[in-house]
Amino acid sequence: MAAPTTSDVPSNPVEHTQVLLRRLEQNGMPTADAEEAATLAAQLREVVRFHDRKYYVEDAPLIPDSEYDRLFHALYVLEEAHPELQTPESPTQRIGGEPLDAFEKVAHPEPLLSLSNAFDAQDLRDWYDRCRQGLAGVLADDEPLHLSAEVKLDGLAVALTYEDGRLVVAATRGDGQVGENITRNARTIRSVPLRLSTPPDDGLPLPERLEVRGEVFMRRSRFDAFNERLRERGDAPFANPRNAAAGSLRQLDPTVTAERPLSFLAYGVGPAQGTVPPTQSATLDWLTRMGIPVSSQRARFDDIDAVVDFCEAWVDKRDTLDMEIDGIVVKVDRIAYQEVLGAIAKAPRWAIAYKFPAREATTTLRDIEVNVGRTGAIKPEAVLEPVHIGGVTVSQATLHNADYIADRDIRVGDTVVVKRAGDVIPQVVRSIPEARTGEESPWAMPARCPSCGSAIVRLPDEADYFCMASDCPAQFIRLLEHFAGRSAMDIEGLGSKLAVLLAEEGLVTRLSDLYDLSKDELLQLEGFAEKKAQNLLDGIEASTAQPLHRLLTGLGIRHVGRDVALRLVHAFPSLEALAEASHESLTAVDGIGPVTAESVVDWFAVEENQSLVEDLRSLGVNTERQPEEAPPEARGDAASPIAGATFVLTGALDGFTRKEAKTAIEQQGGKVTGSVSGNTDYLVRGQNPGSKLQQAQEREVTVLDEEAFRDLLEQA
Ligand code: JCF
Repeated sequence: MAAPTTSDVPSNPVEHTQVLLRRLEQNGMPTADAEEAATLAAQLREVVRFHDRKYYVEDAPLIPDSEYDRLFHALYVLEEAHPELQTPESPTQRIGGEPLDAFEKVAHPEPLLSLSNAFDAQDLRDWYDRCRQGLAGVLADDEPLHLSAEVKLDGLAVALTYEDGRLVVAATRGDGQVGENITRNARTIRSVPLRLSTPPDDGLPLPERLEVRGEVFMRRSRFDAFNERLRERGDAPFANPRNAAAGSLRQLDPTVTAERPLSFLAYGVGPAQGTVPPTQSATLDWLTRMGIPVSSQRARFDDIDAVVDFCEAWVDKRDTLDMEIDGIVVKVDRIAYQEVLGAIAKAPRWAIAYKFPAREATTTLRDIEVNVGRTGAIKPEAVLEPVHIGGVTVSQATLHNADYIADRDIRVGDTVVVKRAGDVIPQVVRSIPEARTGEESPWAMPARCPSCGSAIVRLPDEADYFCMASDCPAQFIRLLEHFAGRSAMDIEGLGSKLAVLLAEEGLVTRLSDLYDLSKDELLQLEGFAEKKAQNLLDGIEASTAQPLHRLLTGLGIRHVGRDVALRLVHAFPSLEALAEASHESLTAVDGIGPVTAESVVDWFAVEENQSLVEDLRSLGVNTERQPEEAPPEARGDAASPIAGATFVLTGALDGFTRKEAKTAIEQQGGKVTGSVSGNTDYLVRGQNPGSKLQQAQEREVTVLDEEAFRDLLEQA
């Protein structure tokens, strides 16, 4: 196949986008005419690729996501109708294939080296001097040695091999010599181009073969949202973005990887067949021109002083990026000089990693206070002598729970080690007993709630102590915060500070009071003027129309997060109907187990909660299921129990291959994933089921044998 040329790129993609969008608007896209379909598909692919590049490589999108989605969807529909038009590099073809049993090994043609470390300015200068000495034969003393520096991403190194501009293999670093073939997973990462192209006037043609090296990672914002989703569906969150990226990349089922918000940025090239630029900085520019994203946090320098400044400036700026970085990579810019310098053992002599100082510090633990959470859980918190850690001042840190403190013998007055990772809450890691003076005192959980004074109890099998009072002011403040929060009623402007103010001033003592607030009342609050008061009232008013599952989430019923709320709303058309639901009818809902059912029944049994529901309704808050929340049958769609459901297959079926079973499910609008999670609706078990069966049983997932599966397919 010929190398892709740039001649089929529309001469003005921006205009072309508008033409296509208008066409979509007027006559919908798909066409029965095969020739017309082929032309359209090619045009859509180019336009989608163009916008991918604007978004992922240049970080400068030109059209709103909704317009992009329409183009993408049109391409998808067109290719579905004309499968002969699909190409492996089409933007629609990122996800596919069966789960693997294991990854294949790939030997790297040239090893992927690691980097030696520099921990301070002196280490950097020493490295620079060694480079100059090593280059004494080719670089005169008065000639500058150009350096390049870039942020060092804390992700996983991968090597992407392109042949004639098409991605053919993606491999992990492994031990540097041999990695794992993760091609199908890498293809699901939107910032990994499936096809390369250069501008028509580029001095360098696409190489016949090129290995691109870079890091796969998860942006911090995406990581937070992803972890939140995991928590909501009852799965364990990842400790940090790096673990999340590693766990996501090493999935045997590429459909799982596809759901993970991974990103890729290149930092260099490996072996190439074809011409490559003469310097590191020109190489990164060239990668960008081919459509490969590289970090924009990089620069070229004439001397080591400027590099030291660059490195030190980043120590305090590292948290301003939406990604974890753990240092700065400094390289001799000219490739010819790199070749002269060569490598030792596992690291090149021509590069070094300046590592940021650890985000740990020691300080004095002044006191231990306790915080009351929404559920009444009492959490100890460290009050610290303020200390500077990785660019921010820390004066509070979590101590998790009473056992954590006791197990580590952490005492008030101790010198303690405090650690901060990314924008995660700082935590006290350990105490340093050697530094004790004898003035320190062991700590015990108080007997009474600091907010309401009622007794604190420890429940069996819980790490936390609880305040059991139903009218505890601190619990209510947390509930109010949660109710107004992003996953619930999403009331703009009502954050934790205002929640405290509204509760403490007595303006809001039950959730329904929010909908009774007057502007006069708000104007009496500190910091409130006309505009702010009106904005808040508008936000509150707007929240009355929120979908029912958001209200349900906001009520803070134990075990009812967003995912459970959605399931409940699917089954019950109003809050009133849910209030009447029996334990039995609740457990009959897919994904609702006895513990959740009991919690729901208990909550609605409390008289105060009943009157709260009544008051919310009479104050105009929506308590009815809205059309878009309705299950498919209520929307007038064919009543398919499969549509929208997530399946996991285990063991061998008699009448289907795995692929046939998967296709059958997908044709009915269901989804097949590789592992059992809180999102799994059905497990289909064949002969010799694996561990997934037990996982499904533990999670109370509906298990279907082959016959039941057949019945379900027939019903649909
Ligand atoms: O961002 C990184 N983690 C990174 C790793 C950047 C680089 O320029 C690297 C690297 C590992 C090896 N360069 C080499 C040679």
